[in-house]
Amino acid sequence: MRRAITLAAVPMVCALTPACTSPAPVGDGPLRYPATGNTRTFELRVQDVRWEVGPGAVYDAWTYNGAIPGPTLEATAGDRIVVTLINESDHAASVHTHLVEFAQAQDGADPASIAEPGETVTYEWFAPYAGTVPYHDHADEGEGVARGLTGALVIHAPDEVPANEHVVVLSDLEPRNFLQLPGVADPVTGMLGPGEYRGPHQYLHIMNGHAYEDAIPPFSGRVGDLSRWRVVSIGIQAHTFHIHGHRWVDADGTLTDNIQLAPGTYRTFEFEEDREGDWLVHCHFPEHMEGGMMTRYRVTP
Ligand SMILES: [Cu+2]
Repeated sequence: MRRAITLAAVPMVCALTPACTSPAPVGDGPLRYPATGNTRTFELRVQDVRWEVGPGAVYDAWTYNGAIPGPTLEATAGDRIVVTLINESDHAASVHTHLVEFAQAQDGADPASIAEPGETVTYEWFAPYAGTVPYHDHADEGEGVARGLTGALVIHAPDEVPANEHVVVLSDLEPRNFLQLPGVADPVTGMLGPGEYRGPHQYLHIMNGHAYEDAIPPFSGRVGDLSRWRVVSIGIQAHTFHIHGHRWVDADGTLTDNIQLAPGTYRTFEFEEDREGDWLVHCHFPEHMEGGMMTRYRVTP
């Protein structure tokens, strides 16, 4: 069966295309899908909430729809996307995203695209390319992202093979924004600082809104799955994304089990699931693992 053309597969697509000895023009390149004629509509409400990152660790969060990350927005390449942002908070907020097409006045940074408290802004995007990208606040230089205004936009290829899909949002939370950050001892080292969560860290490093194995929802799969991972990094620091016991061919053709993601970058990859186990999934920066970015991938027969 033919695999979906995703952004992760660019070099492989290129290798099959004679014109690819020089970069293909993006506007009419092989990755662009024609318009479907369909419109996907989403409503995002900017809400400030007390967000429990882990047991007792409560963040003074700014959110889309009450959660970190915000809802995963899904569309098919070729769709038009309409996002209505309703700002119910007491600070300015916006939505900016990547790879979709929009007018500059709607990019989430232009003043016309920023919702002041009580305002509603409607964004219209066209999504000709398949892939997975972050969406996030751009009303200021970075406070919105640090507070939690982040999420993933998944653009499925129309000819995509169905898979067990995992969406992963990597980000970082500032200790100064915690309403509660109790002293919880690291179960292995016993390390604990006064009022700190499992030891002193510059940031708490989170996956899908939570920190540490006891709070991050584990991923799950079954042997025989096509396991597809959609990973976006939208925090303050760079991370790696490492899955124990597995391997895949990355976008540059390299066989790997650990990829690097700077803030604002993203990757989609997939593999045939062949390893039963309760596998660790983590960022490979030791301080980031110790600071929360670690969970499990549970594969059953
Ligand atoms: Cu990291």
